[in-house]
Amino acid sequence: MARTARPKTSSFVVVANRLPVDRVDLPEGGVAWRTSPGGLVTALEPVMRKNEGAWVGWHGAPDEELDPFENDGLALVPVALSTDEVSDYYEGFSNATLWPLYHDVVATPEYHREWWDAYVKVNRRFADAAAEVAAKDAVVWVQDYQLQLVPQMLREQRPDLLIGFFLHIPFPPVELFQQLPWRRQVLEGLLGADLVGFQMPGASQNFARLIRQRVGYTTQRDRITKPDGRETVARSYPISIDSQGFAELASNPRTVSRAEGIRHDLGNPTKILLGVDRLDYTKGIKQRIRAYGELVRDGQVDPDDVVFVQVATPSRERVNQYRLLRDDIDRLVGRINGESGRIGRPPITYLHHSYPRSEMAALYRAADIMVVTPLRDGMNLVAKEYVACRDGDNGALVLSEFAGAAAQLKQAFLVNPYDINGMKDALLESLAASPRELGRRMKSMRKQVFDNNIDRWADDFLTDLRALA
Ligand code: GDG
Repeated sequence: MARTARPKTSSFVVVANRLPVDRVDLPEGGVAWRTSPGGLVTALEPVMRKNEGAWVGWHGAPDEELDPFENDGLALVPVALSTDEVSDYYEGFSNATLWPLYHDVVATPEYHREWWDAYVKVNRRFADAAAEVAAKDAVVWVQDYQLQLVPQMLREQRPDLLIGFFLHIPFPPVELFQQLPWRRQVLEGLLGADLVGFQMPGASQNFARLIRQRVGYTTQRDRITKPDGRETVARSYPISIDSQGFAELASNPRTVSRAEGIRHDLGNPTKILLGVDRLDYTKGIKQRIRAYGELVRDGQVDPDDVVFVQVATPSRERVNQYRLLRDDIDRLVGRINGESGRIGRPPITYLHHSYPRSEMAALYRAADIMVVTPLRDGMNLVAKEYVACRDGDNGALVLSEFAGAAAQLKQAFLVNPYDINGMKDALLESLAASPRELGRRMKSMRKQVFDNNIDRWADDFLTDLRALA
């Protein structure tokens, strides 16, 4: 189906790889769209409604052109991707080049010229769609690593716009970024924005240093001056969650009773350890399971008392590194359960599914210790969601130093996920901690998460962006 309708213009436009909706095939035939309940949508919804905002993004199915449409009062502008583009721009350049490169090369990035070509072409399509839908002097907020060329492409067409960009993943150290054959083009792409936001202050410093070294522009603190006299400001805006929304969900009587059900189904252990991640090699799932497995094997932890639940949501299943990881984890879990389990009592309950948000809240509520051990992570929202759900000020968070969240949740049991012995010690320490100590730690983490919710994040970014007009 060819696109015919031109979208009506908006004074606030979000541009992201995906639209915030999933298609649902109705039993009686026909289709509907369901809003995917991510934090970003929750945060931007009020801003979108107030400004008659539009969201530009891919709708998730290849080889299909859709007209702009409205769903639940939000204007959605679909961008089409062909099967080859999904493979080269999305699975290839975004997820097998940039993703590992930006996460400290924890997997080896692949550099292919045809992937880059597809990245340029698709970024241009997103920029064109945004240029078409943005009203005069509109605010356009571009999201994440898949779209780093969009700010500059948009700026060339629409000098009137106020353009913001936010990177959800880490920005790599200068030494690693240099590997990228198209490093200069990516930096120039980002410089099209008036405000470039990162999760961590270190990332914005890396960016400014690269701009000096590779592009040759002068920088003064967080301001970069470009030859046309315009400035780009680079700052950190640590993202958060809809804290209140999670707290309400967690205290709902249905969630409370479901959490009790989960504990019962696990055989009423003394302690439940929980991991929740997209199945991704950056998340340190293998390392944490190995640490727990050794504690069980060496008799330091009794698997009848202390069980581990790992939810690994299916992710990027067509990318090779992700297939290999899935096999590795299957094997590791199988070995530990095979060696240390009894009938009906596996030490590790491993779930390779995705769940509704209410089930996630029940799991957070049931878990005595949340184990979040990424090798590198822009922020990690799971850590914050767990904290938001602990209304009794109980529970413990074991958290990697290499997650952006560690800079805010300082009262967690912090670990280096590469250090298996260190992780075992932290697990034992959290298992042995007194309720008083856990309460003290949790109280202060909860204050952090409730004082700095997702609304505040969006508001801080947009206020700074508007001040640059
Ligand atoms: C990127 C950056 C940064 C997971 N499984 C299910 C489910 N989830 C939800 C969690 C959480 C989200 O997905 C995952 O967010 P994370 O922050 O942990 O990680 P990434 O997906 O890698 O996100 C990251 C983030 O962007 C935001 O800027 O923090 O560093 O990598 O909200 O709850 N939700 C449901 N079912 C599942 O099975 N409903």
